Amino acid sequence: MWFSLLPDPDVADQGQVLVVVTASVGGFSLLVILTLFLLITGRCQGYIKARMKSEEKRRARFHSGHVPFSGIKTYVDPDTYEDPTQAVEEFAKEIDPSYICIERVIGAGEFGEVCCGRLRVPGRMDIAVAIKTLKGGYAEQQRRDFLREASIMGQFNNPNIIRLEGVVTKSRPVMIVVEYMENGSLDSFLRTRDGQFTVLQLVGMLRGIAVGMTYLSDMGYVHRDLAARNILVDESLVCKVSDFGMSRILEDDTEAAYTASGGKIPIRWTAPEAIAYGKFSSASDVWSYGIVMWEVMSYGERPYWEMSNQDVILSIEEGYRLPAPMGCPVTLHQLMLHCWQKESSQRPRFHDVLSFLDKLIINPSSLLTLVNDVQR
Ligand code: ACK
Repeated sequence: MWFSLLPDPDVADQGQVLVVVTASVGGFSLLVILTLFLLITGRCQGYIKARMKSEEKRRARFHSGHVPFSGIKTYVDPDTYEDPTQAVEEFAKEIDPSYICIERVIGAGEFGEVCCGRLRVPGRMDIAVAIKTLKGGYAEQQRRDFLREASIMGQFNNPNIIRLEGVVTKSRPVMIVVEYMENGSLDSFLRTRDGQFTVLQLVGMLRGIAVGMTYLSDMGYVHRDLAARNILVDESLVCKVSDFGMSRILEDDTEAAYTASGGKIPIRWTAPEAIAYGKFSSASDVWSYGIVMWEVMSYGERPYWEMSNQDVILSIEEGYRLPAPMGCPVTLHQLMLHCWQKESSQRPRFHDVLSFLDKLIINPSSLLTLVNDVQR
């Protein structure tokens, strides 16, 4: 015989309700926890991705020489203005031509004569200035290219960058007025004073150029034509970076040669990646800085002497580098070699170059070992 014992209906109902309630509360809680978890991890991933993207962008900009450090003004390319006249108005002061007193011609530029004279602004002290003029009969494009330099220079304010006083655009001749540098271009200055400076004086000049270049690279400006001929020297041997107009065009530079891609490049001063595929950056400016170091330590010797441009390109590709000039400290030649690393990311930044030079200046005994002594 089989007996089946039915549970007490009340107790059974209560048990079922309890199971249903527990299951629903548990399920709901699980759902809430799951939703929260998905939300948080999703957000985190989004946040992490966003951080990574912005960091990548920052790095990419830094390596390509754009918008590097916050708090430092960024260079604005005048070519991004629809109307380049607007860029000139924004970055350069218009000077009343009656304030300019031209004294004599000191040279010739691509666009016209370079003169020296005085700027006599009422209520201000007279200052010596160099005046670049645009010769008559110019085309509109030439006027724009000429004034492009002023729109670039007018954005800089650094003791080792040539200072723009202003422009004359509302009357003829069109002029760019900059501070006067008594000793002219660094290359010719050194050639006429062969062996006349101490190593410490030469390193002081190099330090000035490094200060100017650090400033430019911080602003995201790539020079592209850094060479001793484009550095000006004042009466106290302060060196200042100049020649900004040619950073894109390079028509004015007699050293610039046409490449296979049609661009004009000063081969001996230019990094291999910039020659090969136009990759100009602050790192390629560092390569050029190494060449300027060599020019300074050799008192204006021509880099790679009489080698042809093609031979220079091939030799560099094969690993050849300029040897230390006579009387050059080992430490300085090592810095040059560091600037000439094939891999651009392996080169020092201008900040590194500057702090290295500062250490040498603070501890001049580090300049006593010359390459010739080591070789001997
Ligand atoms: O080597 P230099 O005497 O220095 O000859 C060239 C010439 O003009 C043609 O560019 C000189 N030069 C250019 N800018 C200035 C300046 N701001 N102060 C003094 N000389 C300058 C340059």
